[in-house]
Amino acid sequence: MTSEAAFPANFLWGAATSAYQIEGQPLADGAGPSIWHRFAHTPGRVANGDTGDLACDHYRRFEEDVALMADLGLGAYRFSVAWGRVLPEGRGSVNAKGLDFYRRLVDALLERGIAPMITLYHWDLPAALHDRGGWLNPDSPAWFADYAQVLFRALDDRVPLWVTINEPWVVTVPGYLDGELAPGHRDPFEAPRVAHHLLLAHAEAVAAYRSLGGRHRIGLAVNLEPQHPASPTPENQAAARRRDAFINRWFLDPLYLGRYPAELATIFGAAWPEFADADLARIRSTSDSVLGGSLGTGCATDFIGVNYYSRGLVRADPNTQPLGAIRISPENAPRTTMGWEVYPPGLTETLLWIKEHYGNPPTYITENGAAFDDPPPADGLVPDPERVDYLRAHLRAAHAALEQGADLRGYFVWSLFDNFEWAQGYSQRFGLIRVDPPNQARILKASARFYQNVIRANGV
Ligand code: GBH
Repeated sequence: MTSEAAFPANFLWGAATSAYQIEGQPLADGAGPSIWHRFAHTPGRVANGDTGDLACDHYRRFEEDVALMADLGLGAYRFSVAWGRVLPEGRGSVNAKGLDFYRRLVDALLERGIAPMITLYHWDLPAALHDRGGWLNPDSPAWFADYAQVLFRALDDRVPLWVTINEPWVVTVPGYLDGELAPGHRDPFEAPRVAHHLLLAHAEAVAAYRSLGGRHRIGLAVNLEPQHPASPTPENQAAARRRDAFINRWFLDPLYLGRYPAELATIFGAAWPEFADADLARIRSTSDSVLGGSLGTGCATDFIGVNYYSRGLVRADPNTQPLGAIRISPENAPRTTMGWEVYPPGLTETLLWIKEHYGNPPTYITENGAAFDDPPPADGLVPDPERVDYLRAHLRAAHAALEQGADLRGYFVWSLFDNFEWAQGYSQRFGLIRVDPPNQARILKASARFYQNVIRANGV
């Protein structure tokens, strides 16, 4: 089968999910509650009062779900581990039943020839750790590394790809600055410290992986979105540059360049602390091998995971503090039900920007996808032509970056299932497969068939 955009022979085709969004049964078998369990059970925090109590019931249906993945032809499956299933208190003794769930999931995937990519932290911090200060506690990087070691020891012989933290920016900004996601804090003095501890947590987990003799690859997943001025006024251009530092460079500059973007100190003013040089050296050391091993530390971040959804069209706005900038929704542009513009060229731009700015590290698109108002199934299939168009256009955009030399190794659709979309609950559908909690029937969408063909053809 010929195709317009052929991908490299060993390109990895996957789909992604996260624990709290699909598993359900968050307290089963001795698991400790997470900040998301608490947040979702706090009235007014999540649309329609939705919670992850049942979600896609994946905790009980994982075997059926792995069979669906195999039918789609997935080469890889990205999922996250719920920290509190493995360590109910966040630290201390391991809950064997919780760990065993992930062991059985990994084995089921391997039996079907599907490579597991495990994300260690996708936002569901154990509540017990939050009660000790959570990511504000300077001990939090060590807590995370200890938890990571439990997983490395149990599963590294079978897991080729590890992601430490999913989207530290989202943990930091919606979690601690805007208060829209758990734990729902709104404090400009907290956010920079949380971000710093997340970077150190990544660094400590990578270092632990190396010292345990980790045999595979470990990376960090970041949400990236090119920031374009809404009009070419100097104010809007400056606002777009601030927003670029704030969203795109906050985590990657320290990791690859050893310093925070200077803009952040200006944006946060008195709330921006002085960070120790030793911390920044520690964070940077984890990008060592990518930079050619010149630092000689031997604890390298092997790849960057890019979560791409849209771009930011930016207008200066002095009323929006501390950034002084807002994202506007362009009129007449196609948008998803999240309100995000459909902007495929931004994916090419993002991948080439990583190549230019950070030395072309190995990269995976760890999330890309879209929410739409899908119609009900017709003849057993959900017709979702907008999602098919979205995926096709973004795959071509990814291919364009490959042709221009980006070191792109794989692509994961967000998401395998319609699932618990955080503060929006079940009102937003991102899946290749329809699920309507509480009804647990899995119904394929046309986009699932489309993706199956992409995988079969190794191109689009
Ligand atoms: C991902 O995050 C998550 O990893 C995943 O769990 C989630 O289900 C999925 O996306 C869909 O939401 O202009 O200030 O509004 C989303 C990352 C970061 C994308 C913020 C949109 C908008 C920034 N998001 N971004 S703003």
